[in-house]
Amino acid sequence: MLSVLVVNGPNLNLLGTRQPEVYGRVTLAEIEADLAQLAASRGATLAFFQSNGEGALIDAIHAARGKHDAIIINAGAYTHSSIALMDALAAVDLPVIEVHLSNIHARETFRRHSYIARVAVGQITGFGPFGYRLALEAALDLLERQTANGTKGPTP
Ligand code: CA2
Repeated sequence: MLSVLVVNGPNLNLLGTRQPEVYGRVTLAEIEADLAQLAASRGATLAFFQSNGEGALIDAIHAARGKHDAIIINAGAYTHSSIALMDALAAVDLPVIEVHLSNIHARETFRRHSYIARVAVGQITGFGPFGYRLALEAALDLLERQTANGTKGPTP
């Protein structure tokens, strides 16, 4: 069974509770429950990880190797600053899908650059919580194509 790790970075644990005008009213727990349902309907399994710490995020990414088949990540503000997270994602050698709730290209200039984008298959930005669903569809589609053409099998 395909397994995807969904990683959320700093402050995303506050989703739905503060600044609803910027980040909406949906909580991270609701996003995760919705994703888990979608994954089940596609015959896949998910694991979730959120941390406000760069080191904890890096450790979770390292631990994904051999355990998960792809990583969906909203690295929060570390997106724009963390070469260490980028290196960790590159090191595990799994397909990475980058997600952002807001459109990072339509906000302050410092949000336009993403270190994650360099190691990601693609970026989904600006669609709110629905972006996570799009990311999961993209990840599963990619993994199913890899399995079908024999380039990679799912993690046993
Ligand atoms: O749009 C996104 O998903 C971001 O990754 C969100 C980050 C921001 O630094 C990135 O530039 C874009 C911030 C997450 C903060 O989340 C909060 C949620 C509720 C209340 C306060 C912050």
